[in-house]
Amino acid sequence: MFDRKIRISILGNTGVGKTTLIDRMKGTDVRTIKSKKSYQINIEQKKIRLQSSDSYPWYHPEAYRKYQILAIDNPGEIKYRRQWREVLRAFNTDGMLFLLDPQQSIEITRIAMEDAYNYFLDSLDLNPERADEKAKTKKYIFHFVVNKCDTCVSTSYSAKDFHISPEIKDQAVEFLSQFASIMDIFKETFPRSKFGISYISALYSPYSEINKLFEILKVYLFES
Ligand SMILES: Nc1nc2c(ncn2[C@@H]2O[C@H](COP(=O)(O)OP(=O)(O)O)[C@@H](O)[C@H]2O)c(=O)[nH]1
Ligand SMILES: [Mg+2]
Repeated sequence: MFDRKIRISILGNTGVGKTTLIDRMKGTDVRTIKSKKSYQINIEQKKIRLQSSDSYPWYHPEAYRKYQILAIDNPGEIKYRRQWREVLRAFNTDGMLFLLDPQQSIEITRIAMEDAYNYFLDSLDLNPERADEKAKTKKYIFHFVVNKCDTCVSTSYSAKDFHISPEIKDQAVEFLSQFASIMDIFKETFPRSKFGISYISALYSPYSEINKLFEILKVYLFES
């Protein structure tokens, strides 16, 4: 009865780790999963208890609250990417997690980002002027996630206790800085929406880092 819903679209080029991130959310052991290309829209649901619940006293509803996560895993292949528009239109999502992979080229990443921008606008209205009008009042979450941070540094590390060191972070920030101008366009077009950035490794980050993503969405949606 206390439960709340968080509905997100997971977008990004093929191979950035969308499915892996969802598997982490579901608590599946990702190492046992063979990478399969997803051409289909895949909807995953899971009720999770956020770790921040532990910090609330027994009389606070947040101590018992669960979050029903609806994660829509979209195909990233260029050929199937037009489906993004249909998904964004058909599902009334609260926001998108846009994943980026520092191993992929700047150009490919930029095109995927522009596609997310354009298809999201299309999902509001196919008429560009009307879409721009609707964008002005749209309250949405655009959260950019630099994934595969474990690949950021060439120095060896132990995957088992992977965490984002300042060195890794610098490299990930630098990668993301290539897209600052397109992120500015997002912000100008959607002045009422919320924007955020996270750095993770969907494969190796401890679950607390994955949990943090949902904590951020929760705060955006319910506490601000
Ligand atoms: N090194 C590394 N590899 C990852 C990470 N996340 C995903 N991968 C790998 O990247 C490949 C593509 O991942 P997948 O989730 O299928 O990408 P999708 O196409 O966006 O769904 C798989 O081989 C994953 O094991 C990560 O954080 N670090
Ligand atoms: Mg996939």
